[in-house]
Amino acid sequence: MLVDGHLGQAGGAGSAGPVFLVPIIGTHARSTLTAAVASSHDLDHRTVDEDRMIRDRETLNVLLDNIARFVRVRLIPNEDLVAETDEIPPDVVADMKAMGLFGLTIPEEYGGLQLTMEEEVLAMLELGRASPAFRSLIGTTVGIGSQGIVLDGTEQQKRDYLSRLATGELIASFALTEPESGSDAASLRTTAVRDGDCYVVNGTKRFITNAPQAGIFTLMARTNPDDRRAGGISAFIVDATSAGISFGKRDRKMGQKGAHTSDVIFENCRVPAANLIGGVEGMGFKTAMKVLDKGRLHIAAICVAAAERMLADALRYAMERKQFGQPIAEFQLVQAMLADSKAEIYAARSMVLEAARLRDEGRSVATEASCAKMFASEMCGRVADRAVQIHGGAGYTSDCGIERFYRDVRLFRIYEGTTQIQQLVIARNMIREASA
Ligand code: COS
Repeated sequence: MLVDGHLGQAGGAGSAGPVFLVPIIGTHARSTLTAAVASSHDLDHRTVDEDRMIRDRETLNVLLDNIARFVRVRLIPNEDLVAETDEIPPDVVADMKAMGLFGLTIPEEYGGLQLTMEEEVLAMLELGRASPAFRSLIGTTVGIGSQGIVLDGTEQQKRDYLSRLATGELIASFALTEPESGSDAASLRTTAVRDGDCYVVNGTKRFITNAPQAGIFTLMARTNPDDRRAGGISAFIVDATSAGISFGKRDRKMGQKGAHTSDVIFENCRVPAANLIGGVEGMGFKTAMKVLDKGRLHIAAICVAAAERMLADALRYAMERKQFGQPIAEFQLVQAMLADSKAEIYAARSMVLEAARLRDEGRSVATEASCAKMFASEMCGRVADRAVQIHGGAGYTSDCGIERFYRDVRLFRIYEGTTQIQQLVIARNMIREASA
């Protein structure tokens, strides 16, 4: 089953009937989705351009409507519970899997939806309206945990892993950061030493999102001890159940309860040489950077969505809350906060969509992805601050979800590259281009 009957009513008012009681995953995910839309409108089944995924607007809208409804009906009502228990209820996770959310970016031949970057951004603009913890659970599988295999993996590696990632059977996690290597990712110390048909991995990875749930890690480790920078790094797919892997305690974080991070410790962990991503040593850093370019657009979209949610909540509060005999939304100083937030969200939304389209055109978007991630995450922080301010005393209490969002979104300016790293990437690329 997908989700409850209510959720199955895709298409909203005027829809011809339930069209989404089929999972949007499986070997023929794209045609299933298209057929569902076509039948809902009593149309003949249309064929969708195979190379461009669900580029017809109507089919895409059904997917987006379905995610929006899932957010409204299943995720937002569970936000408080997740924050209290630090766990996403298993039935919600099961629904996410059944909906195909773990397979959004996995190629269709492996059972995913193979969304383009623009489509992924649009999907995240819906999903990101709920507490970030929900997105975080699927985010590493849809994003940084799987994309190393999608972008640079061998055919065999894709066959071995992608189908199980698309269904959510395996959660993928991205293991780059270490105790002594964060922003300076190329200085990582974890080693992978070739021994027969295996690599022996030793080292510690830190703050690894979804480590406790992971089925596989995309691991960056140094295969060439003589090259202390990027060229000495290789990427591996590591089965999380491998002997020699242990986990630290879950990190106690400022926010994002329900999203779990921990250390992952590798002690003489043997990884088959066949799991070297792309089958070539020394390419792991570039794989990680390409994955992060994509991940930064994904996070930028999530920032926009979270900001839209907070602004909607703040606007509703401002229109209800009365002081001096009138709704506080009538006061110009409150209006200034609403208007600034609206304009900044609009700017960030435009940036992330534009950058996503450029990537879909095959352009290198390292600069644009960093611009979008930097602006959108900083914008999100400003909107969170104003949303608390508009809520006044109520905004500071834990009963009001805005305080939780304020803490949750703080992470956006840190992970997948801090604001300062985005500045560095942008400026370095500017200088490089100007010198070329
Ligand atoms: N796509 C493809 N290749 C890239 C790339 C990209 N976006 N960015 C860099 N590379 C390549 C470079 O072209 C270079 O290749 P050559 O040696 O063949 O020229 C190589 O990777 C090394 O790049 P560079 O010299 O720029 O690496 P630096 O160590 O100087 O710095 C930064 C790279 C700081 C940008 C990188 O370490 C970074 O992004 N750090 C933040 C890490 C991060 O986001 N962590 C969060 C973890 S996930 S929550």
